[in-house]
Amino acid sequence: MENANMIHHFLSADRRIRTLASHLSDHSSTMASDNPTSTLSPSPTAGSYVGSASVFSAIAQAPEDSILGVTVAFNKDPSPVKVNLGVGAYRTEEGKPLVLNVVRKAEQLLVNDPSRVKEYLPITGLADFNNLSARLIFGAGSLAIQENRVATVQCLSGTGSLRVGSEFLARNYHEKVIYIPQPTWGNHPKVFTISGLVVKYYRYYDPGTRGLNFHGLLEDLSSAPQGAIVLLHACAHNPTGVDPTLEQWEQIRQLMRSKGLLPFFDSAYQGFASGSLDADAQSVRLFVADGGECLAAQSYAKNMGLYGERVGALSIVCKSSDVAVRVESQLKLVIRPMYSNPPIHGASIVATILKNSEMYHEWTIELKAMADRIISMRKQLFDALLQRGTPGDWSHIIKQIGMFTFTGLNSDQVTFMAKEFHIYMTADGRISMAGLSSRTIPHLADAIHAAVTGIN
Ligand code: PGU
Repeated sequence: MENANMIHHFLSADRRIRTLASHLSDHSSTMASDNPTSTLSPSPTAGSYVGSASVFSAIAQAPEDSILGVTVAFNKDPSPVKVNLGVGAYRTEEGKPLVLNVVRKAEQLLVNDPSRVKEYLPITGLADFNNLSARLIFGAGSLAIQENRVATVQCLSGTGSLRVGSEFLARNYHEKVIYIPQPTWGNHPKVFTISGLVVKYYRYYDPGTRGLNFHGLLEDLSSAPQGAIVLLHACAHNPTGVDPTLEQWEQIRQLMRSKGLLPFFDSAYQGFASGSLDADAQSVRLFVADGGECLAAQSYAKNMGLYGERVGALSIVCKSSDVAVRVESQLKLVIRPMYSNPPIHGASIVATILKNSEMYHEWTIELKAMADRIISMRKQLFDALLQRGTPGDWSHIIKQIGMFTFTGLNSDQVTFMAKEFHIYMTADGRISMAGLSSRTIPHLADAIHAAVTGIN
């Protein structure tokens, strides 16, 4: 066997040398020629292979993303009055992106620290960041953390955390079906499907009341198979802005635990809904407090304004510390071939802020100011529509929670508003309240009024 291997090795080495020699002689003969490629046999991938179609010519043009594509359309519009209410990204009263003061401070500290290096992080990310992130979502006094039952890995923002969590489940969990709310963030079904899970929907929103379809939700989760995964928006449900009350969360918890359904929380807006980090984590903490297991994907895109830094965390709460150790080992197997290990800068900013009580306090104040500005935009838009006598009940604008208002405008009205008023939103009629300002609200109210009265 040994000998056979050796012979095979020498033969293939010999073949490689002969191939190399023939390439070299080809190359030297073409050096002198006018057309350097004339002696090469035509290859469909060569640029000079004139007249041939691209090897990619059969590829179809993909549609733009339903959310990020709104920004693409917005950028193409030359109008000076255009407003982008598509993407959920915070803007100031002046319509400018905001870098939090406390983030600038943390970055200064990092830049001025000569001991900082740019080495690879471990596969699981920055340890401090992971510990502090788990405390942020589960609470400083969480029993699960004290008992070392939580496996946390740093991931690429909320999306990456969902992606890693769902691939972990597809590989290691017996039930592949995940129930997601109808409607939900447009990327959810794509992330879960590509990870190998099977997506099903549970009723969530009632267009009639513009509120929660609690009955439908309970019914659908009751008929889900034992052990199915259930995606829950921790707070500020996207796109509807409709959250269960705490009493309803408790009922959902009881039902899910009684059926062994596995909760997977998506927490992209902690602190952004109410302005309080603790209040916005109550749903998650309710489930962790019963000692049961769950997953939680955290994003720092919105609450720390770190959108492009791509910083987030996935935590898996387990029943015991030895399970958590094994779960973490499997998470590493998911991450390593995906992106090897996460980036260092964003996680260092977050860790710097979370571990310094003064900076943490400063963050909560800036966060509350963002949440408050959004709430004030709700009130102003509601008043503006009332003032115009726009037909319909618009009270959902002030009742809904978080970054978005699910206006109830239909896709024709959305198209009309982009064409006639240069106001851009997703086709489902969702508007990002964070993209509004006192200056743009009258323009939006005029547009809604015209759409509602003119287009059915
Ligand atoms: N989960 C939910 C519910 C979200 O709304 C978002 C972002 C994410 C996860 C992912 O955010 P990360 O940036 O990966 O942390 N939704 C926004 C931002 C644009 C987008 O679609 O990615 C939105 O406008 O819906």
